[in-house]
Amino acid sequence: MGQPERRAGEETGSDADRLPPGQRLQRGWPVTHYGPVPRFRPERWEFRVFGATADGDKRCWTHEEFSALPHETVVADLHCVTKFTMLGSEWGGVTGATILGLAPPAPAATHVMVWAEYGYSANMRLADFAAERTILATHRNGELLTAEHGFPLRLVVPHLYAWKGPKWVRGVEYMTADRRGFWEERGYHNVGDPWREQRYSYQEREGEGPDL
Ligand SMILES: Nc1nc2c(c(=O)[nH]1)N[C@H]1C(S)=C(S)[C@@H](COP(=O)(O)O)O[C@H]1N2
Ligand SMILES: [Mo]
Repeated sequence: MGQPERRAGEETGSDADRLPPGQRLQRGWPVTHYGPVPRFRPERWEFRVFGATADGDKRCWTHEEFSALPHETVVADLHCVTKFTMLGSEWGGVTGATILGLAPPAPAATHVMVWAEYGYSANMRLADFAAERTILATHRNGELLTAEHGFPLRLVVPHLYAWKGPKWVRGVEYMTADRRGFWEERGYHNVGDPWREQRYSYQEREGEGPDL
């Protein structure tokens, strides 16, 4: 029998196999973010898709409307660039693919910026947002997210470092060129693949990010 091939972010195998290089296992769920925890005001909350949409229009969902979108679950690990990894959470919510289906991007769109409260943002390739297990999560392990973990909505992109998953998400901007988000402007890698240990922007190679 041949040696099984290990693919980035694969959710099978032993715990050690699921740990990207330089990461250590974390039991429990630490809280990690920059700045204060925003207060959720349901009547003012909306989720917006804007930028390079197929029809040029913005799309907007109230909290009630967003809550009625198709709910799915994915099992995925969380890899923080500060080196802790939390394995095997079940995230529930609306997949990136669902959003892309409901609000299609223009053919020229190549990247997205995911926007959160207080202007936090994270950029990624459109393909990262469209990936099978990318999910705008409302729940973890069947329970509603708590405020400090991103309630009412956070992004989980299992195959990228967790800073690429904004908590308190409010919208997605479709972009026809790459642009750096909050941490990507502040020394973190533009792509952020934990399996390639793409932690810092000085590691970026030609084509991996816009000029700094
Ligand atoms: N809005 C916002 N989202 C954020 C962050 C942040 O500073 N602000 N930090 C990111 C980082 S670096 C990590 S590791 C995860 C941590 O998620 P947790 O606090 O639920 O463990 O949230 C990410 N999402
Ligand atoms: Mo992080």
